[in-house]
Order: sequence, then C-alpha cells, then structure tokens
Amino acid sequence: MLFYTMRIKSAFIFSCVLLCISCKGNHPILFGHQDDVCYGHEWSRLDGDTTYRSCIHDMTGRYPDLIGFDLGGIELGAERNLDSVPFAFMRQEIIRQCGAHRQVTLSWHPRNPLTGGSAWDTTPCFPMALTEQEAVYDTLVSYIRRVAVFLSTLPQEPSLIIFRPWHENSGNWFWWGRQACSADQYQRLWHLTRALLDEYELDLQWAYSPDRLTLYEDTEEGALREIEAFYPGDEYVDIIGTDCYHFGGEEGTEDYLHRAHRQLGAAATLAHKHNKRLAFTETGNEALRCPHWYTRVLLPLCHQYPIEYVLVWRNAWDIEQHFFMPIPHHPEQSDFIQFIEAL
Ligand code: BMA
Repeated sequence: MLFYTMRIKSAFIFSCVLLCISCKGNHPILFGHQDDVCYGHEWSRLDGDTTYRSCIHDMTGRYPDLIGFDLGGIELGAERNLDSVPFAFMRQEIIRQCGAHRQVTLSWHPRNPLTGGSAWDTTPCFPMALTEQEAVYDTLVSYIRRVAVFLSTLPQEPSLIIFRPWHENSGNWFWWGRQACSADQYQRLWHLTRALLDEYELDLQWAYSPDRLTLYEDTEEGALREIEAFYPGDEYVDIIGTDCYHFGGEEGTEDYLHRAHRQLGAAATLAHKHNKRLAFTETGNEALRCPHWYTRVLLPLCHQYPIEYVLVWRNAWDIEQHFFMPIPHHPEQSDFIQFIEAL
C-alpha cells in the first residue's frame, strides 16, 4: 500500500514538473494569415460582398487574431492594391479588426520609383532615390506620403497596427534588396520613411523583417552580423522578425529548417540584445505539399523561439495552387486545426 501511494505521489510530482516545463516553453502565439478576410480559394469579397468571411474562421470557427494586408499600389493613388483588394475595403476590414482589439500587419510592395515597374523590378535606383535634388527622390517621397495618408485614416489607438516596410531586403528580388541597396542606403531609406510618417503622428508598431541571410559565413555569428548590419536602429523598430518559405514537399524540409533556424536564431538574438519583440513575420509551404507541415515542421519552430506571432501567406482565389492555409476539404485540414490548438 505504501509502495502504491509512493508511486502515485512520484507520478504526481513527475507530471507537475512536466507541466511546468511545458508551460514555460509554450507562450501564447498569435496566428495570422495574409488577406484572410478578402478572399480564399474559390471565393472573394473583392467586388462589394459585405458578408463577413474569413479563411481562419471557415477552418477553425475562430476569428483571426491577426490579418495581413498589403499596401502595394497605394503609392500610385490606385483604388485597388496589387492583388485587387480595394483600399476602401481594406480600411473597413482594418477598422473592424481593430474594433475587436485584434491585430493587423501591413506589408508594402511599392513600385520602383525610377522606372515605375513593380517591386520586383530591380533596376538600381539608389543612391538617386535618396538624393534630395533628384526627381526619383521626389517620387519616393510622394510614394511614402500616400502610405502615410492612408494610415492616418486608420484607428490610432491602441497600437494594434504593425507596419512592415522594406521587407525581405536581404534577398535580391526587390528593388530595395541587397544587390541594389547598401546597408547605409537601407538604413537611410528606413529613416526617411519613419521621418515622413512621423509627421502624421501615427500609432504604429514598426517591424524589420529580412529573409535569407547569405552575406557572411554560414554560422550563427555570420547570420547575426548580416541582420545587424542592416538593422535600422532602436528608435525605428519595435518588432524584429524574418520571412522564410518552405519550397516544395518533404524534400524541401531540411533546407527550410536550416534557413528558418538561421534566420529566427539571428532575429531572436538581435531582438533580445535590443530589447525588441520577436515575430515570424511570413512563412508557408505553398499548396501544403509537405505532409503535416503545420504540426511537424512549423509548430516546433514556433515553440523554440519566443515569437509573438506567425503569419502565413495568402490563399489566392484566382491562382489554383497559391495557398498557404489548407483550403476546404484539403487533407491537411485536421493537421492545421491541431496546430492552431497546440500553438
Ligand atoms: C507574392 C504572391 C503574389 C502577390 C505578392 C504581393 O508572394 O502572393 O501573387 O502579388 O505576394 O501580395
């Protein structure tokens, strides 16, 4: 009997210890989805549908903690962004989200101020874009001011809106990418953006989010050196994060995990060092080609780093295989629901 009681007691102590360990590791993490309420695979609210719908709600019955929207196109005064989302609709959904005390994150794929080409037109425009006497500088300033005007029409209190400009700068696919923009120019671009937006007294959380880190040696120090070299500075940034995608199916897992650890590790160290918040600002496995990606690949990453949120990219209504959250009847649906419950 005594032996039996002792066994129960030690089992109890053991499970308390386990519970404490898991509580310590598992902090609440918000899940976000780009354009979550604008459209999903095979549905869209872009042409005036006022009935609320959300990919996350469709899948889980919960309202989204965080929604990502993109401002690309606002710099031209366009009515719709580069993915056809009307800015008036975006504003209305941001107001609704903030009204429910839930968060929003805004990225921006602006046009190349020199050529008028897309964000992916890497025609070099620095240092002209940062020289006050140049016409391209005036264009850039007008682009940033249009963002400021839009942001000034959004709820200002409390700080529920994250602004994440000049993202993935460590890659070579945007005109502000590192092939065309030195660390010094990148920082000046941020400082200019911040100075212009500050004129409008906006209440924003600013996020810095590079992507792959390849400039220096493939060690933790190399990754930190790169992310730190382009860091805009403590007075300009509130959240440090990274964007990192898993390409292909299972065969892409090792490469993804390598990059994700390298980038999240560097972002976490930088955030800790500068007393900033940490986030996994963009990720995903397109068309969910890697089985159980959410619970097997993404979940452990989310639990290993003290991130505040993780955001996956959009479920396009008009591109068959361009989705990052499971679509209705997809075999990965139950894996996704398990992930949300475990996050
Ligand atoms: C990319 C793709 C494009 C889209 C762009 C900006 O990753 O989703 O289709 O235009 O983001 O949202």
